[in-house]
Amino acid sequence: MKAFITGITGQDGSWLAEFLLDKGYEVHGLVRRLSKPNYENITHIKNDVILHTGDLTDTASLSTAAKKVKPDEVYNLASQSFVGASWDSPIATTDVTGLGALRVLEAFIRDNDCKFYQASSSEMFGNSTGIINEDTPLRPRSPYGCAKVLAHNLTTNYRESYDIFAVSGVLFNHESERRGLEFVTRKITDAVAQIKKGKLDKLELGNIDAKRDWGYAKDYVEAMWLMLQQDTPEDMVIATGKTHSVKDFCEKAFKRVGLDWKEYTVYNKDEHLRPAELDWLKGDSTKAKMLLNWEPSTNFNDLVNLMVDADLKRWDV
Ligand code: F7E
Repeated sequence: MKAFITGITGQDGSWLAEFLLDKGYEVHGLVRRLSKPNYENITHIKNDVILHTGDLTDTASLSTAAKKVKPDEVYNLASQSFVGASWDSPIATTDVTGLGALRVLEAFIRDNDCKFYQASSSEMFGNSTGIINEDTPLRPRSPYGCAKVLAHNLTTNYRESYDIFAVSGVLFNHESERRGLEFVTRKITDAVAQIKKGKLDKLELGNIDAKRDWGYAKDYVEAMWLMLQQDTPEDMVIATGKTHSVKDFCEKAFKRVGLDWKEYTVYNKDEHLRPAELDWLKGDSTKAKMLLNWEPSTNFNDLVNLMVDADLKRWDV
């Protein structure tokens, strides 16, 4: 089996590539040409995967890769994924995160016998007050969320129009030691490690009352693969069903190294508050449990601890 992953150098792409290599897949990935390549997450598997230079904004590069590889499965994980930055660059975000999925569908899927996975997001639901499942209305509150809705709807539309196997996995926040430093969990664990090692004095945060359903990314890539192994294409919510605040995460992370978070954390409203925020998110992945027999294996405590431990090791120089 051959798989093609957009976003292979990102957190999810690297975990998925590893997972598929273990299953015996030939793994291909799309990488952008950067003056300083960002291979940190895939250094250990770089010789085992086949990389193709291209961009989700460049249809020609996608068509070339599609013709060359002829994959059995395509996982569209690439995006401008930082919600906060989507207000600064709404058009670029829509181009990559929204239209990018359409370009992948056109280049790889429409006329081919190839399964397609679209990385949809809990950001599509907006400010929900109840537990979210596949039937919850989409009311995005960020340009990023709007772009994800576009990609999500196009995936459904192509499935219904062209009778193809195309699904969206609606993933709630998922983190790991490979998470980018701009996301709040990794920002916290990296700062905790630096503070513990005497390399940093303070951690600056925005809305610490925001609540998220945080799972472990390594668990979530298995759900992506399982969704493509079903007989019929079905969209599914992937979440833990538990919610915690940024404050909870912070408290636990500092506790891991024996420090009190209140002594080291400062509030920076100007830098980190978003024009529209999601206060509370909790997902219901009963459908994934029933159809895929999928359940998260890592709880909130273990997630915080493993991320702090990995950052302590990184700063152990
Ligand atoms: O923010 C609050 C912030 O940037 C989480 C992406 O993977 O998950 C992720 O999106 C919360 C927000 O993730 C800081 O305001 C407070 O309420 O880690 P985040 P996100 O926006 O939930 C979804 C499912 C995706 O699809 C996205 O691609 O934390 N917060 N203080 C902060 N957030 C950041 N980044 N930095 C702070 O200093």
